[in-house]
Amino acid sequence: MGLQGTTLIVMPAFNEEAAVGDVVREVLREVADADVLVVDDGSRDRTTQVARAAGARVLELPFNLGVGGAMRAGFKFAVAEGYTTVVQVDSDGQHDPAGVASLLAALETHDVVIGARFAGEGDYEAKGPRRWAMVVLAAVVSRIAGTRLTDTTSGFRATGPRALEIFARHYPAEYLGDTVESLVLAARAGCRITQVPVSMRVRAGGTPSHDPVKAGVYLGRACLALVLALWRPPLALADDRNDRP
Ligand SMILES: Nc1nc2c(ncn2[C@@H]2O[C@H](COP(=O)(O)OP(=O)(O)O)[C@@H](O)[C@H]2O)c(=O)[nH]1
Ligand SMILES: [Mg+2]
Repeated sequence: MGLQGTTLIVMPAFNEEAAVGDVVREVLREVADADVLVVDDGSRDRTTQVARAAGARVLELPFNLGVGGAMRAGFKFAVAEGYTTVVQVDSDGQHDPAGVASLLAALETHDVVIGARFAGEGDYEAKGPRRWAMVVLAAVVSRIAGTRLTDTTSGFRATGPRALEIFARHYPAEYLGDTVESLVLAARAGCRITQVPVSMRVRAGGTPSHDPVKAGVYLGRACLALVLALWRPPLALADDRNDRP
């Protein structure tokens, strides 16, 4: 396959020493030919050392930027090192690396591929406000993207060369921007977006960064992120190369 050998798996990580080692090893085993970059986002534990020992390259951020900022650093790293494809995989083991192959296959005809939970695979479920937010966001982003997307907040995604260009410079760093707003950004720049079904697993260790109380605030913030995304002028694909320092 044309895309192999140039693929970088980027794993955002914050205090994931308990899980990241096994996840890196599993990804390297499952996705032959890909390199793994763990972006250690100011962890206070041994995430960096554990990830390195497992065979990952590691980018250590001096302080916590959040998932979006860490991913932008990962995209920049990928471009600088000549990778043409990036796949984002969580460091906690929730994303099954077996799904990476179908994400990469769909990249042959698309610029961004989302690994969608609830799309038939596995039995992952969200409830209450979090679920409603996902449904509303999916409907709005589907309209913008011109295709039916059911899981806009999934962090399991693949990015091809066209979208990589954009994400390396403009990947949203604000809360939730890395999920919903990045799709709006890509869609409005003319990227073709699609989804493939994936199953979700339970965390392999450590603690999730979200708590149930925060879930109630999720809907409002996500919708605000969407409004802000729509407010911004669309990005041109080719001509905006020098518009930011
Ligand atoms: N770079 C970075 N990664 C984070 C941060 N918070 C969580 N993550 C990572 O993002 C992924 C998903 O986080 P998680 O807490 O499991 O969220 P959930 O799966 O949506 O409940 C994991 O790989 C985390 O290590 C952060 O502040 N910065
Ligand atoms: Mg998780």
